[in-house]
Amino acid sequence: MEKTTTILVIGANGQLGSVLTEALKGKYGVRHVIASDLRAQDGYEGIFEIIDATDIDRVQEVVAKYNITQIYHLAAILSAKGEKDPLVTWDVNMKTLFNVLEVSRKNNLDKVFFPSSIAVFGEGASLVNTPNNAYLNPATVYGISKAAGENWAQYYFLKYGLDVRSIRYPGVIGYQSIPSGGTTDYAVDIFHKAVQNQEFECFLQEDTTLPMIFIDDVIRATIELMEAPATDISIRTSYNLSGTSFSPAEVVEEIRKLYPDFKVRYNPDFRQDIASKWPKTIDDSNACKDWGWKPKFDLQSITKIMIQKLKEKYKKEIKNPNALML
Ligand code: NAD
Ligand code: AKB
Repeated sequence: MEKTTTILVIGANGQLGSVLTEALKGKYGVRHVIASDLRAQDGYEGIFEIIDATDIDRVQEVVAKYNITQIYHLAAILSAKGEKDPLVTWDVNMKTLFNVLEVSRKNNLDKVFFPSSIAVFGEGASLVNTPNNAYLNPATVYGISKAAGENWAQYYFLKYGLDVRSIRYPGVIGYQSIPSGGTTDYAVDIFHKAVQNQEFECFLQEDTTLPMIFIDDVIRATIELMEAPATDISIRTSYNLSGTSFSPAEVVEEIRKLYPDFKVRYNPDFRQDIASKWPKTIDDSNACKDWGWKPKFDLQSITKIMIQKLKEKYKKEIKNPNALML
C-alpha cells in the first residue's frame, strides 16, 4: 500500500516557509502538512508544532507523532545576520541540518528538501553566468554553512540512500512578509518604501547586480524539484536556479515608471562586501535539463505585482489599523 505523503516544514514562519506551507497545504491537504518554527504563528490555519530544530529529540518526536514522510528544512540564519555572530550561525545552520538528516535517515523518510543559496559562491568562481560546478569559496559563515550542507546532503544520499534534494536559491522577492537578515533584502524593502511614498536608503551600491527570483517562481521550482522522478536528479549537492538578475538602479528605474518622484539614497554598508563576491547571473542549465525548470517572472512583471499587492495591503491597513500583514 502506498504511504500517504505527510510533510513537516521546519522554519515555516519565515519569508519562504510561510508561502511554501500554504502551497503544500493546497497540494497535499491541510491535515498532511505540519508547520513548525521556534514560535507559534498568530492565526495559523492548520497543524502547527513549536520545534527548535537544534533539539533532535523534538524533531524525532514530531516526525513520529504525524508519521512524517518528507521534511522541508528551511530554518537557517541568513548571510547578513550570520556575520554578527559567526559561531552561533555555524552552530544553528549545521546542527539543524544534521538533526534533520539523522532523523530522516533513521525514520526512512521518502524525501528531504534543503535550500542552499547563491551565497555558496565566492571570488574563486566566474561571477557571470556562474556554472553549477564552479569552485566554491564562500566568504560568509552563511555561505560556508550552505556549501558544507550541500556536501552533507550528497553524503547522506550516497551513503544511506536518503533522497535529499536542494536548490541554490537567488534572492527571493515576495510581498507576503518583510525579510530580514539577508543581503538581498533591499529588493523587497524598496517596493514597500515606494508604495508608501517614502525615500529609500539602499545599503548596496546602485550598480550591484545580483540574481533574484519572484516568490511564485521559487515555490514552483521547489515543488517541481521535489516531485521530479529520482532518476532525473543528476545533482545531489544543489542545483543552480535562475529567475532574473538586476541592480538597485534598474529596480529604481522600473519603479519610477509608476512613481516618478521616488527618491533613493545610496549608503553601502558591510552587505556591499558580501554582495560583491556573489554571482551577477547564474547558469541553471542543469535544472532546465533535469527537471524542466523555466522561470516566469522578470523585473518588469515582478515590479508590477509587488506594487499592486503592496498597494492593496497598505490600503487595507489604513482602513483597518489592526490588520495583519498579507
Ligand atoms: P527566514 O529567516 O525568513 O526564515 C527562517 C525561519 O527559520 C524563521 O522563521 C526562524 O524563526 C526559523 N528558525 C531559525 N532557527 C530555527 C531553529 N533552530 N529551529 C526552528 N526554526 C528556526 O528565512 P527565509 O528567507 O524564509 O529562508 C528559508 C531558507 O531558504 C533558508 O534556509 C535560507 O538560507 C534559504 N534561502 C533564502 C533566500 C531568500 O532570499 N529568502 C535565498 C537563498 C536561500
Ligand atoms: C541572503 O541574502 O542571505 C539570502 C540569500 C541569497 O541566501 N537572501
